[in-house]
Amino acid sequence: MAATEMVLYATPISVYCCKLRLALALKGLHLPEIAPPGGYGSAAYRAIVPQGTIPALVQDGFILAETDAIVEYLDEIGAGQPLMPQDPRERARSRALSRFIDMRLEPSVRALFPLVGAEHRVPDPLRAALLRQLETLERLADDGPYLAGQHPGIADCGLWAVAVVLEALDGALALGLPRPSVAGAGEGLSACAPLIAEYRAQMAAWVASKAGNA
Ligand SMILES: N[C@@H](CCC(=O)N[C@@H](CS)C(=O)NCC(=O)O)C(=O)O
Repeated sequence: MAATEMVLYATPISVYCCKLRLALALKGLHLPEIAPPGGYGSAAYRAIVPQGTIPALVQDGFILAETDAIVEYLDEIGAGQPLMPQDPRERARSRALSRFIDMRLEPSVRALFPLVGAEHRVPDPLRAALLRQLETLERLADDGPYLAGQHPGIADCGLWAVAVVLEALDGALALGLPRPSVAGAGEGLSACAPLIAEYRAQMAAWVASKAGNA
């Protein structure tokens, strides 16, 4: 299956699009990207992708949303290097870690977005909720350098993307939060480092655009 037959709906600022880009880089793939018509969540985009979320993969009329499902699909059709572990337990752990990043850590980071550029202090419960997820992450992580040990996986890609957002919010909101110990490993990988740097620039521009609104 030629990767060139596929295209992604994506935007530069989306944390999940960054996660997918990093996962594709680890697989040795790069897919062309197009913006969702009318923006994500729009009626026009929902007519194509019912969830209205980005990223979504389009391949010859086949439409697939959900970042992890896209990565597993690409693995299963043999597009690029496999990213999911072969061993059932390692595979299950990879999925569980990725779900933790997506469903626990990322939402507690996202909850801070409205505060950027607003003249409100960060409510203690929001800060405490985020700190709790960061502490859980440290307990979940193996000794490193990656979340599940010696090989980078889908959960690392999610973490690296979220870590960039966290870093931008930490600077903008003076949160003073600890950086997860495994959050920087992607920058040591030549395939991922430029993507992380580009995403950091996108986030910095977003924060700067909000700073003028305070
Ligand atoms: N579970 C989805 C989440 C994707 C997601 O929430 N993407 C955001 C942009 S970063 C989005 O499309 N939000 C629009 C919405 O939720 O309607 C995935 O893993 O791809």
